[in-house]
Amino acid sequence: MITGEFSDPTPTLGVNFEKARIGDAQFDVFDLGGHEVYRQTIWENYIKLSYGFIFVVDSTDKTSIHQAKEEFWKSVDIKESDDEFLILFLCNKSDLKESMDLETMVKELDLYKLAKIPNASYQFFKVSLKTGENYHYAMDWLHNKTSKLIEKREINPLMFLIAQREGLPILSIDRTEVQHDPYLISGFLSAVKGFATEVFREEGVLQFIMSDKHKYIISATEKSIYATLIGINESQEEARRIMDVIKEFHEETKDYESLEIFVARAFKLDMQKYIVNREYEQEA
Ligand SMILES: Nc1nc2c(ncn2[C@@H]2O[C@H](COP(=O)(O)OP(=O)(O)OP(=O)(O)O)[C@@H](O)[C@H]2O)c(=O)[nH]1
Ligand SMILES: [Mg+2]
Repeated sequence: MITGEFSDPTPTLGVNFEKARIGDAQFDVFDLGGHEVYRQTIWENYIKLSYGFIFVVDSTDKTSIHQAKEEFWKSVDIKESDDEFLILFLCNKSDLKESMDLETMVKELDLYKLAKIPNASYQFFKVSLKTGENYHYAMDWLHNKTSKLIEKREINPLMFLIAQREGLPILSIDRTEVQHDPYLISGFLSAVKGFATEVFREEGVLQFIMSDKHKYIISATEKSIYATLIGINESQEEARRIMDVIKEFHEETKDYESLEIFVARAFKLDMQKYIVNREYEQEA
């Protein structure tokens, strides 16, 4: 779908990460393996992270249609409580004669019920990713919708930190330029520590305006504290949403290297411009 060229694919093992350009915008695209083991483990995190999803169904496969329906609605449920999101639904393999028509697919998967999900922008296409039939219509729709969403939601964190419940940092990712601003760093660290000991007796999320240029978002679970510093005009909902996804990921892994990669992808950080510190753990 990214290149517009069909080359006979191999099954996706886990997740493939690609950068894609649609029109003048660049996207991170996650191709999720469709095997049951991936649906049960990784789908939820990536769906939460995204602006939306492209759901590709084999329109010749009558035996799996109920399973497809179940997975589709599970995915919609994950996004339903979130901000506006996109669903591009593709009935693929239209080039084959046993391909079911779009009306049948809409009925079989209850797709008309999407009209009741107010924050979903959706569209269905019958396509052949092999011959390219309707491919450009689907991509044009995607381009149009995503560029509008992205404008509203862009964030560029200056700092991100995971700390222990007592406020001791365990992983930090700081924009290089922040290193020249000791006031910003010490303010951020002492706020995290302060909130750890004073405010966060319970779990919660807090947004704190720090100056006329920045705001930080701090969030706590029973075991950890997550904090990020963003620009004053950037979307705190988006920051909170991403931090929730990171929280869940962190609860599942103790490997700080993969956590760092996950954070970088979640915030779409250009890591050339950031400094990572995860030495704290050893000091502790
Ligand atoms: N005839 C036809 N075959 C297609 C089309 N798109 C994909 N295929 C074939 O369908 C098979 C499965 O395609 P994949 O892209 O691996 O499917 P997938 O859903 O990504 O599968 P996982 O990676 O295992 O989740 C491959 O043999 C493709 O060549 C199409 O539009 N028409
Ligand atoms: Mg695949």
